[in-house]
Amino acid sequence: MVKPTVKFRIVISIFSILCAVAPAPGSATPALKTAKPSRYYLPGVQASKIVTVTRTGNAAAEVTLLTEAVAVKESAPAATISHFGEVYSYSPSLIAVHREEPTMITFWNLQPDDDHDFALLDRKSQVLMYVDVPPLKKTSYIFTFHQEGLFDFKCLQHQPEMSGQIIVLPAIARAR
Ligand SMILES: [Cu+2]
Repeated sequence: MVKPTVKFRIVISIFSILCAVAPAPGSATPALKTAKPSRYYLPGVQASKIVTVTRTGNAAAEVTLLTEAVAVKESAPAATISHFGEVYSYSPSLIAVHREEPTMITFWNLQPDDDHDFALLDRKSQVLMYVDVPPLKKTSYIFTFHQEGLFDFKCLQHQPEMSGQIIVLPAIARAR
């Protein structure tokens, strides 16, 4: 016969596992969730055929991407927080760039106590790159897209609301 203490431990373990996988209040439908990579990385060899990303270099265009607190526990009604959890957004949520034009995107994390991240996805929702957007910091990367089209980006810590898209327009014809 199983001792009650062992049984109790098993119940606690199962409860812990259920709590760990249970979605937060108001979180995304699991089917749309992108798995969070275990580490940060820039595009690898394959992903670099779609977009090249560097920390430094010359940029022909610049965009500032803000992390906005839409509803946070410090200022939002308690009912809002209990229903949706804390809500953040990226602003702007649509960024237009030209193919082959190095574009610096500088992330401003405006929150003093909230970490954010940035995952850029390809059309099959594979993560091309995944970087940290730390609190009260400006973090810059230079993006050069080599394919036109629409690319989703997400903060994987605040889904589904903290998301946006980069639209890659045709390359600009340069005068010789
Ligand atoms: Cu976030």
